[in-house]
Amino acid sequence: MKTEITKGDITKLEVDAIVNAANSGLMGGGGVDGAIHRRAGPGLLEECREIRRKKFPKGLPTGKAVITGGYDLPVKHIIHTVGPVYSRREDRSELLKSCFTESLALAEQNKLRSIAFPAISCGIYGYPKDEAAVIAKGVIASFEYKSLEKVIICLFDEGTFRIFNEA
Ligand code: AR6
Repeated sequence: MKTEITKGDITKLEVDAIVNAANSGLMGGGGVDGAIHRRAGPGLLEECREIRRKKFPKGLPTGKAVITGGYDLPVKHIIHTVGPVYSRREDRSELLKSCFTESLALAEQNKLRSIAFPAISCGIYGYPKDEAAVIAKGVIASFEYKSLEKVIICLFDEGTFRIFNEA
C-alpha cells in the first residue's frame, strides 16, 4: 500500500472513494462537506436521507462511517464519517482514530483500491492539526490492507499541508 500527501481540492480527485468530514445529520454543511454535496449533486442528499431514515434516525454517531455512491463526482463512492469536535477537557483522539479505521474498513469491504481523506475535524471542529496528523498517519500506517493499494491524505491549504508533512 502506498501513501501520498497531496494539496488541493478533494472533490477533484479520481480515486475509488473520497472521505467526507460530515456531521451526524448527514445533510451537508460547510467546509469539505459543503463542497462534496455541491459537486456530487442532489442524488447524494437523497441517499443520505435514506440512510438516516433506515439506519440512523438519530444521526450517525461520532467516529462511525457510512458509504454512498459518488453521483456527479469522479469517484465510485463517498465515505461519510463524523469527526469529534475538539475538546481541551476531554481526550477524543480515539474517536478521530475510529473515523480513519472505520472508513478504511468500509473501503476494504467494498474492495476499493484507492481512497482519499481530508483533514477530518481540522476545520470547523477545531482539532489541532499536528495532533490530528499524528493520529491519521498512525492509523493509516498500522491498518491491515487487502484490496487498498493507495491512500491519499488531501489537504486544502498550505498550512495544513505543511503540518501533515512534518508530523
Ligand atoms: N478539499 C479538501 N479539504 C477541504 C476542502 C476540499 N474541497 N474544503 C475544506 N477542506 P471541515 P470538520 C479542509 O470544517 O472540522 C462541516 O460543516 C479544511 O480546510 O470541512 O471535520 C460539516 O458539515 C479542513 O482542513 O470539517 C460538519 O458540521 C478540513 O477540510 C463540520 O463542518 C476539515 O474541515 C465538520 O468539521
